[in-house]
Amino acid sequence: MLTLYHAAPSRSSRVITLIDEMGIGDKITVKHVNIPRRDGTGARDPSNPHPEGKVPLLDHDGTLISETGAIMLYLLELFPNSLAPKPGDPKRGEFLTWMYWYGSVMEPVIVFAALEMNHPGLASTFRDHAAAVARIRAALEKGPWLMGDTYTAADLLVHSPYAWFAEMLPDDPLIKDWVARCMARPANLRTKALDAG
Ligand SMILES: N[C@@H](CCC(=O)N[C@@H](CS)C(=O)NCC(=O)O)C(=O)O
Repeated sequence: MLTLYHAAPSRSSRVITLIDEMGIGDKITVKHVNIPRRDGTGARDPSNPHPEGKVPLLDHDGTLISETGAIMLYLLELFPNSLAPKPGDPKRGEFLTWMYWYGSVMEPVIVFAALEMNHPGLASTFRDHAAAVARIRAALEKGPWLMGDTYTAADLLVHSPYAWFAEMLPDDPLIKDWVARCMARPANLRTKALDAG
């Protein structure tokens, strides 16, 4: 049995959108849990088995899978779908690069930029938001999606911080149009409506 622990809206909303995009809503039970919010509302939910009390968390027959990128890859392996190239396809290497780059580089640098944190050690380890934007831009110049003609889970994941923090969205029509196209996808709109209750 597959159970997704979700708090609406949050980083787990991206997994809800992926499940919708993949058409596997009938295979996963969504359990709504509470999380502490930055405005002081909410609290850690004792019914959430995530080791840090966070979301998303996927429970597959008692095995816990955390980290949004890992959960997405896991679901895409269980239910192969056009949202990810198949193992053996060289394009899968490019796909895995985006999925890992998001968690290892993109999310840290966008948080550092939002908090106005600068340190040579951060730059040498992660580069910075401008370098991340340049990398996204270079992919979109070939576009229209990060991996070319096809929308993939990489677009879903990598565009997501710009959907939450519009103030971080670069003033660049190529990137703005891509974010708008990702946000306008019916599955994303359905998640937004569900999250709004
Ligand atoms: N790197 C994790 C981050 C998960 C995360 O920080 N989730 C937030 C929701 S947006 C959370 O659960 N926060 C609750 C808390 O900090 O206790 C992922 O991408 O899954």
